[in-house]
Amino acid sequence: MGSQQYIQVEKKEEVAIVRINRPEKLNAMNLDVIKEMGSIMEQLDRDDSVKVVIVTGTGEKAFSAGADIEYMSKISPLEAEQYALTGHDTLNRIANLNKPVIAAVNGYALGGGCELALSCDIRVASKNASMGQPEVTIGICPGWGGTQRLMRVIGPARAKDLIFTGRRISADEAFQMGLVNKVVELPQLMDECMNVAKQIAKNSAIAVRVSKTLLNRGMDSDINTGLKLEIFGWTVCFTHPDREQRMTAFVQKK
Ligand code: CO8
Repeated sequence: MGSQQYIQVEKKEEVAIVRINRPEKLNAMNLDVIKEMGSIMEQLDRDDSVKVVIVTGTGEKAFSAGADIEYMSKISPLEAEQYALTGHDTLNRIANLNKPVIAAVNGYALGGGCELALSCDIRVASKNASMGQPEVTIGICPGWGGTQRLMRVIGPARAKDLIFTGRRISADEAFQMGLVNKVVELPQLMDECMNVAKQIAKNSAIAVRVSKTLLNRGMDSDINTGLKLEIFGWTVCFTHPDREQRMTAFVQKK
């Protein structure tokens, strides 16, 4: 996947594991990290040998401690706009990737780190994870989708609590809020994510892809538009050989 300074990609069967590799700064995302992540995602989008992507951070402490505060302390409003736009490009790419993305939240997921996890489809956290949107404590609002995606995942009242207080929550509280799908001990985190990924990878890639698109588009549509899209998506599945093979195998009890 080309040489990357801050992101490592490992392929295991049909699963790609994408790791932010800047542990000495708790995997904080400077401009290079976010750009590299974007270009990796562009490649994974086109790679049909990959059915599911897992995003995580190197080390046992952090998924990502967010945007790079040292960098942000020095930049102008125009540079800040560019930083936010680059973050949006990368996170939108993840949210719209044509295959599911699982966040393996292995520690701190704060600010941009929490927003990165929110751009993924499924979040599994380790017991030591700590999540939150602390931006207001340093004089900014969330800028990589946090004001929009968090409320869509956990509802506006809980999102406002987290964003206005800036408090950090434990993995268990994140689970109770519906921010993460599951909590496991840290040594089991990657196995658990691989299990989920392999279960997805066994299914029809086109059916999973269509389902992801319908869920994403439906979230921001009225129900009639969403249901209409579902009819189109469902019909598209019937044009694919996968559907015929899988249904015939079922009928013939293979
Ligand atoms: N940016 C840059 N460096 C960081 C960051 C960060 N977000 N987080 C940690 N680091 C660095 C520390 O400076 C330290 O570096 P060094 O060893 O060179 O001094 C190293 O990582 C280790 O960190 P600590 O010593 O602080 O580790 P602790 O275990 O004591 O504390 C914490 C861990 C609690 C996670 C603490 O590091 C912390 O509070 N970090 C900041 C978390 C935060 O506020 N994140 C949100 C940032 S804002 C944001 O993400 C906005 C997103 C939208 C951007 C929109 C674009 C404009």
